[in-house]
Amino acid sequence: PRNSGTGPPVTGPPLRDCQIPSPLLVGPVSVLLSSPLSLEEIRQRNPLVLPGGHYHPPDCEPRHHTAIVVPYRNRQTHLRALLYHLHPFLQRQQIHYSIYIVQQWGNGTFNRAKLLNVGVREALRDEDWSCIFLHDVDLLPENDHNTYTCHKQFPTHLSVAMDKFRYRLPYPQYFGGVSAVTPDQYMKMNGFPNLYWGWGGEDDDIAARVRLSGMKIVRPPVAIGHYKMIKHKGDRGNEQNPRRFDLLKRTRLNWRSDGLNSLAYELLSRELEPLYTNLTVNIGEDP
Ligand code: UD2
Ligand code: MN
Repeated sequence: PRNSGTGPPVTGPPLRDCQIPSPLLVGPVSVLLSSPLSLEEIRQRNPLVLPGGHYHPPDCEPRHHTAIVVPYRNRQTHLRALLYHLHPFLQRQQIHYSIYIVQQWGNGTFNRAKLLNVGVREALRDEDWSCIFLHDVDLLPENDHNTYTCHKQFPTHLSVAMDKFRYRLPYPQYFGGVSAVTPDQYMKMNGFPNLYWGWGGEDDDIAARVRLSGMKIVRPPVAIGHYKMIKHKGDRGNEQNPRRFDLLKRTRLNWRSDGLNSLAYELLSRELEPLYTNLTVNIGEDP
């Protein structure tokens, strides 16, 4: 048994709801960082973050429950910069959250959208998240008024103004970088495609799914959705996908049969690291 059976159960007084907007917000923040700190130093700066990268505001009841899912392979310095900035950012927003790093195992061609599918499914095994963020490892939010919460009805695209695109949306249907869905929205669009191996196209496929499943994309104001992308070269194993244009022509035919309902993978490990939950996954190879 968990309790000895003597004495009253130990519970504190009920917490009051967290205020909206959070009184801790500061607005624009500088994310410049020449050399990111070590994981140990980041952990020391975030003493309230629990193993697995889990956080619950200590003195109010949060209204939002957000899982951050990051597709990942071999980007150590980017990961440290992301954790360094994102943990304090989310804590200022008084959100209940966890960070999931979904690591593709092996040297096969990278598949961002399939890793995102895995992350959503595994995160929802842990908790009833009300919102799931799909987050590139190299993007740092520059304004904490850009809240990491979901719109009730429609998928959200957050990274609307990036330094890499001179702080403008590159094209109206653009959905890359950082986006968010509720579990309902995710199911309605049958998740994300599993068939995009290598760089490109998968974000446009996801945007098309939003539309094809009868939804639309919502966005924060450009002044708030500011991000810096850490400069990088293309990764080995994530070369441009030459099939992406052909695949995109078939989204309308494929989206109901390829996605959440056809997802197959092997979870190799699940570790509660001090600042994040690490999922290592065998997603197979480009056939
Ligand atoms: C753009 C989009 C991105 C995605 C990609 C095409 C922006 C800001 N982002 O990013 O969302 O649509 O084009 O696939 O426009 N990754 C690794 N290891 C690798 C390769 C990729 O961790 O070896 C992850 C990582 O989280 C990275 C993301 O995949 O941020 C996207 O890859 P990228 O950063 O190389 O592509 P990029 O910057 O052109
Ligand atoms: Mn990038």
